[in-house]
Amino acid sequence: MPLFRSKAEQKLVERGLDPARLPPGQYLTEKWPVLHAGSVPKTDLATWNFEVFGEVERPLTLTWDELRELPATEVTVDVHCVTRWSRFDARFRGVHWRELAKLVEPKPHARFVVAHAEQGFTSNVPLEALEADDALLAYEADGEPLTPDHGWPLRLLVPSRYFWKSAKWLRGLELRTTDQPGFWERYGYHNDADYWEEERYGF
Ligand SMILES: Nc1nc2c(c(=O)[nH]1)N[C@H]1C(S)=C(S)[C@@H](COP(=O)(O)O)O[C@H]1N2
Ligand SMILES: [Mo]
Repeated sequence: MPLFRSKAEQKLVERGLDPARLPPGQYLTEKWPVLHAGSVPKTDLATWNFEVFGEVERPLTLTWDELRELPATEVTVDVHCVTRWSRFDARFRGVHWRELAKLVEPKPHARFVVAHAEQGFTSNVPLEALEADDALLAYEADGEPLTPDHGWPLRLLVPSRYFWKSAKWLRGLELRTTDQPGFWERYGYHNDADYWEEERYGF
């Protein structure tokens, strides 16, 4: 009789999935839960824009059409939420940071990023988390435009951290020399949010 560390692990093995993909304290869900503070913002693509500013040589403002003209990338990632659900093989399409970096040229001492979203929501990550191959400014999920609930028209995707770092309704990226805690981080969520280390709460 096989022994499993947990029900969650048993479920994975029964589906032929590698239980090592599931970080500690997480369970697998097939659904995609919706989670955020506040309400879903209304967006008009005709007036929407996206800004990259702070520690860059050439600050940039893009319209929706200009953003869509940048080369697109697709990634398939596992997503892990601090409320303990994990979603495997989520497919996203969008623009990688490297395309924006070519345009704005980060200054050498730029080391941190604050993502700015609608309604003043922010999240913070080290610049290297955005430089990772699987990070993205995403406008499609699983082959469809993002739904309003999930951040349409644009969201950040930083799959190396708990999902709260992945700001929905993204409107800009601020490059900084120093770190600055974002919305959930100021509420007591962990600054680094590494799910392998279960960095859920506290600094
Ligand atoms: N703008 C904004 N983005 C946000 C949040 C938020 O409150 N506002 N919450 C975060 C949290 S806590 C989670 S778990 C994920 C949830 O994304 P989903 O609703 O697409 O699953 O969005 C993140 N991005
Ligand atoms: Mo969350």
